Amino acid sequence: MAEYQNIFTQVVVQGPPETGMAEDVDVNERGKGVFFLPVAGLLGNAQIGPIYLGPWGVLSLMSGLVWFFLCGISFWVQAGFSPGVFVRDLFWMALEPPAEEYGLGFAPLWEGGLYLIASFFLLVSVMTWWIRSWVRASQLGMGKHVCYAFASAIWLFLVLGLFRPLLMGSWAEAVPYGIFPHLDWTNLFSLTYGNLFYNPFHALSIVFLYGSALLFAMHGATILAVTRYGGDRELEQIADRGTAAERAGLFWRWTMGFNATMEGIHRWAWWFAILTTLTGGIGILLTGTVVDNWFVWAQEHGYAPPDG
Ligand code: 07D
Ligand code: 07D
Repeated sequence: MAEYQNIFTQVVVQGPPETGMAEDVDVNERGKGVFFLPVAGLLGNAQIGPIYLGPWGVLSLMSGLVWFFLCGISFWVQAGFSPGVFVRDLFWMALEPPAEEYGLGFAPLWEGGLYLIASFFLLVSVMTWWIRSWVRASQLGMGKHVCYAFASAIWLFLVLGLFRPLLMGSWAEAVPYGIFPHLDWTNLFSLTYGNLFYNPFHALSIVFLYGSALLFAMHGATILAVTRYGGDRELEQIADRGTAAERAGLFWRWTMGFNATMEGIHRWAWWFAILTTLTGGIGILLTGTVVDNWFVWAQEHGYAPPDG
């Protein structure tokens, strides 16, 4: 029976709601709502909640919603208050930053001012969510690995919307809020600065992005392949021979000569993910500030053919 347990056949176990260990966490501060969702049990834990909000969580959600609704209000005005047009054009509408001539100053509400106000709330929302991840980890006596990983994503986010516009002296450099418009911005950014493919930091970012997908596939597949030996339960892996972990390690050493350890594979994953946005942020920060045309830069540095 246990042999055939996988994500499609998993037995959903349901006991009384589990609120976790008490330790230094004030259980009273936790939300009350707990419910069970059998469908969630197929993918993970069937128990939903209680979620721990706390002051940082409330602040983050509130300011995130303000940003979201300011975008929505702008779209609603652009749709001429027509629900049909709103739904039809939703993915194409954008809340745009102010024009170049406003520099780093404020702009009239409907000429970028609203964008600046919304951005302030998005900034508060993302930063307070980061603080929340720190405080929650701290209260549970955990390391801060999630916080540092999230900080790397926030680095790219800040480069795109804050640091680079500051260095360039204009909010017009920031990314518009819209589904397809932010892709148009990305495309235009590459074209404006002479093809981002010749930015070596963009290349590094891609290496780590693709690498993250590859590592995730290898790790996920390896652990699934040894769940029949208890690989997903991580007991007895240290002292015993022939365990799931040993087989998993051997598989890769036999296949490609090197194997990560049970701990090390998570360091690989962590570094690859972090380096994606870390190198990416460097690449974007350099663009337009230090390097105006990546293709010309690449030709000068022997990265692109001189007569290409
Ligand atoms: C699966 C976790 C869940 C998160 C999701 C995103 C919003 C936005 C919009 C109110 C993996 C939630 C989205 C809250 C609501 C408004 C106006 C994470 C998962 C589901 N992008 N991008 C998307 C953002 C940039 C690029 C999708 C954000 C850069 C390309 C989604 C940022 C550049 C493609 C989205 C950001 C860039 C996308 C799916 C911020 C260069 C796609 C994202 C704050 C890096 C893909 C139509 C996803 C797509 C896509 C959100 C920044 C390029 C809308 C919030 C400026 C080429 N981006 N993006 O699943 O389908 O992420 O676009 O920096 O092809 Mg983007
Ligand atoms: C955006 C980190 C910030 C996000 C945060 C999340 C919320 C929502 C709500 C959950 C994604 C905030 C979340 C507010 C919460 C809910 C409900 C991470 C972000 C904090 N590129 N490109 C990259 C490729 C081209 C361009 C990176 C490939 C063209 C620009 C990545 C190709 C042109 C930028 C990458 C390709 C171009 C990038 C992004 C191929 C366009 C960037 C990594 C095969 C025509 C960004 C240095 C990432 C960057 C970036 C991949 C092509 C433009 C590796 C595979 C040549 C302008 N590109 N790209 O993790 O860092 O993003 O560049 O063609 O800014 Mg590119």
